[in-house]
Amino acid sequence: MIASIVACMTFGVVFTPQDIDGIRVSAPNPLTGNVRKLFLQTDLDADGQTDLIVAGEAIFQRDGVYYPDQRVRLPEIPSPCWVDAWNGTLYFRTQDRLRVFRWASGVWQQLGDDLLSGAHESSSPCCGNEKQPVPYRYLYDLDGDGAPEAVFPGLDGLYVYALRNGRYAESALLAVYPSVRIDDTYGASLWPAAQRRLTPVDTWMGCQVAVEGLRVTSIERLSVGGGAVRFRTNRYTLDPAQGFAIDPEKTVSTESGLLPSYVEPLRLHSGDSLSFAGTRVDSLETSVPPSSVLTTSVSAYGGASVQTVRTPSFRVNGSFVDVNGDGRLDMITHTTGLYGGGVRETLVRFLSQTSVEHGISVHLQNAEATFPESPTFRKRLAIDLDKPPVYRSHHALAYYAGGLIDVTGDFNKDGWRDLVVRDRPNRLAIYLSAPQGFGESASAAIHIGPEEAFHIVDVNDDGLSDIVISWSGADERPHSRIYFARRDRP
Ligand SMILES: [Ca+2]
Ligand SMILES: [Ca+2]
Ligand SMILES: [Ca+2]
Ligand SMILES: [Ca+2]
Repeated sequence: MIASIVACMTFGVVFTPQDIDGIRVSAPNPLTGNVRKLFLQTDLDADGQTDLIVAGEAIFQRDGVYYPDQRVRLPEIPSPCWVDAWNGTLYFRTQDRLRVFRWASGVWQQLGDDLLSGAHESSSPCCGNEKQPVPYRYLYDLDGDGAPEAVFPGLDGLYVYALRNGRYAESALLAVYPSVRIDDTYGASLWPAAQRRLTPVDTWMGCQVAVEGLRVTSIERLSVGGGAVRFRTNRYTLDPAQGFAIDPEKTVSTESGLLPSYVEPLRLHSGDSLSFAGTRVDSLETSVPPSSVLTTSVSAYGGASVQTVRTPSFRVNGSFVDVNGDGRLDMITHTTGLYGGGVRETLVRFLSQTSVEHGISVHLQNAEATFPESPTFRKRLAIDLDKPPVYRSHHALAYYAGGLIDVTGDFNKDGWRDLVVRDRPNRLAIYLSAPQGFGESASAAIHIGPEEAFHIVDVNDDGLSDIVISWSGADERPHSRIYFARRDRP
């Protein structure tokens, strides 16, 4: 505990901006706040510095910087194509082939070109209109021998291709999907007789699949009516001696208890089989001006009991984040000052006040996988909405959409997640965190244009989160500026 305090007091943070087009990320996961990288990181030239693969190009890092003249085109591969990276080697999956390339002596050298039998049955490379290889993760080292296997979702299961005698070949088809069900969403009319008609019967299936080493988990959501759901989980174990086929003796199926319909499966800590968590926003339409209540719910131990916190707020991305870096996700709740007080006070605030008080509460998860009822620590912020709420400014709308606050980054790599707040339309304020909570005052501030968006991701893979600011240029192409974090002694 003391070591953490010292670390946080010793290291501040500074940010160095660099324009790197092509750095794109997905929208944040509402539950965890995490974004998915839509680019790849690998050390192509084995100089110990992480290089980047963006659409169509590789960007080499030199002395900690990604210079524009250190970009090279990727090998010419017919599109559509998915590219993934493994230990400095690039793998290009087209409709029916897997091609492997390495950067050597300043040129791309082809190491392999294998036909993927049966691959036409697996899903086609996405984004068919993309002319460039699309960065996408499909390589997994299932048996941990250092050589990756390629895993693609198909119509009837996961297709596994493994290296055999130096070539990639079909190894297993994993039937891990639940069976299809008849879609009864559109019932047919029996009466009056004139409206009777034959309707085509649709079938559907939906599930989440996770691949972790030799373990594959599929989770199916079952609606049981009355706003409740159940989750059925199947855990499969792959047998490397049988070409990664499923070992039927080791399959384990479980079903959760009844849960609120807004929860999703989530791993609360490393030893956790599966927990469930979610948020729901209830708008109080009758109140003047309108307000809402945020319900944050979590259920550990396979959905046995549900713990719920209600606060006056809207949804903010990242309700479950490991704030203190102990491997257990912590619960974050929000309270907006927009709704407090009586009707008259609220109305005056709504019509004339440009600043709003926003509260963030962190409930650290304890060893029993529950959360203290009172927050472990809180942080109060003043957010400048630009204009009174009644005008619904661009910045105010971003506030209601939960887009001004992010607690997923660790900018000084001390294990504690730090807070980023867009507290003015043109400013990001960064508060470092420590056992006593988020810092009293901002450790750094970054300029952001009114039409620009920000996301938190570690772009150069050095363990310190970076800030990606993205915008559409006059040419309507996406552009990005990265603020690389670096530890600094204050
Ligand atoms: Ca490199
Ligand atoms: Ca934690
Ligand atoms: Ca930190
Ligand atoms: Ca970084």
